[in-house]
Amino acid sequence: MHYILTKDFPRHVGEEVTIKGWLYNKRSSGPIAFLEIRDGYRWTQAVAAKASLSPDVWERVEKVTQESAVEITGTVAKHPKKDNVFELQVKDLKILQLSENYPIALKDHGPDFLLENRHLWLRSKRQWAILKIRDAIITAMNQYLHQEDFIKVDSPIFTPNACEGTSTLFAVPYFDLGSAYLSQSGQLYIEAAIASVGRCYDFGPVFRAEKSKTKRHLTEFWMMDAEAAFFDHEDNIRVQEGLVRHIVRYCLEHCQEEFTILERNVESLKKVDAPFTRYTYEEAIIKLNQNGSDIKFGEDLGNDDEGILTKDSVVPVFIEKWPKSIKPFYMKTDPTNPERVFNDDLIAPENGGEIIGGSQREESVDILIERIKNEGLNMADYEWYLDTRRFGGVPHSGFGLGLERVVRWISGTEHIRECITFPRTIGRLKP
Ligand code: AMO
Repeated sequence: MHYILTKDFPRHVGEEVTIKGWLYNKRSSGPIAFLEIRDGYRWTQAVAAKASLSPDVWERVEKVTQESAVEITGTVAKHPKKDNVFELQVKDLKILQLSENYPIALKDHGPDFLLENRHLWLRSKRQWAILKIRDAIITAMNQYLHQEDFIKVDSPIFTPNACEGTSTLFAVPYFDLGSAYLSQSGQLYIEAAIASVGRCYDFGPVFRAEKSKTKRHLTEFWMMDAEAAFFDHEDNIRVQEGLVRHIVRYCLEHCQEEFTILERNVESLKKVDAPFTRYTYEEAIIKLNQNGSDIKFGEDLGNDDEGILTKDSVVPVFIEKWPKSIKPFYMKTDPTNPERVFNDDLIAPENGGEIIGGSQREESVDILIERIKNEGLNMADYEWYLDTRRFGGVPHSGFGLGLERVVRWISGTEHIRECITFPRTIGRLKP
């Protein structure tokens, strides 16, 4: 390798090395220029002194502009004043590509301008930090699930039927077969796979034609669905809590620099590694009514309601056992109360909103048939799904985690559109 990554500077102090990256910022004071270089791993200061450079190198130092691609050779040195900070004393600078009129200045721009320039906005420190946290969450998720004996299987994106209700389906023409629908969740498919591999999960983009213009809704987002044979509602809750606690621990351990850039209060994140709060839906409604919400039994929680329920909690809050009438057909009916299902929503503190939805699944073919009919779904589309109950159906449970919701909460980002590389919302399809 003829260049090194700046994160490896501590191993190269005193050595002459070459780095490649982009000029993030430049400050000059007479015969000295401070070049802030981003190589994808760190932001590193390269110090160029006119006196120790040949005239043509100094000319390039003066000429190089924001976001030009550069190759710099120099000596790695410890920062004279700051611990654990390293810089490069420049000997040579090559401009690989000279950038002209880069549109994003290092000052505040409005969100619309930044979203139009999302392909460039990704280079900012803030977006870098969010992307890194997103990656850490994915790594932690894969780690924990394998530790708990889940294996990754994948589910299709073109589907013939709805998983999460018909009102948010995106239809696409599909050759001679009519319409296909973009998957809203791979859940039904991984329910089939558990009879092969026991415990499994998928992770991929899902699509919802949601009319909601909120800071928590995307039309394309990444979902991890997990499913386990022989898991009941309690097992399901245990794995969800274990997963979220593991993700938070992992991020605290690996994303210190990212949290600093984002000015995220990590003290509150540290408190998450403790038993989560649990309310039944019924308890939640009582608590909400006592705290000024006019929500009625049988209604879904709004953003404000979620805020009230998590206001005094440092840990995420499970709301479990919801009314059957407002939940999808596949959730298991509570045998002690046929109006209720064995499900849960997990609400993150600090205004994080719902990050997970899960349930024990209905095993009874008869109940499923009745519920599919009641929801007005086309029975023929679900025959394959009913087979999973007809042939060796067992108690089983699972859940779906919305990646960007978790990124939003852990990174402390206000709007979900910054939590995915290229956001898709009702009003945005570009770039
Ligand atoms: P649910 O519909 O609750 O459950 O979705 C699971 C999780 O996905 C996230 N989410 C979203 N994130 C961003 N934008 C959206 N528009 C959006 N909608 C949902 C949330 C939510 O908790 N099949 C079930 C899961 C299961 O039971 O296995 C399902 O899809 O974080």
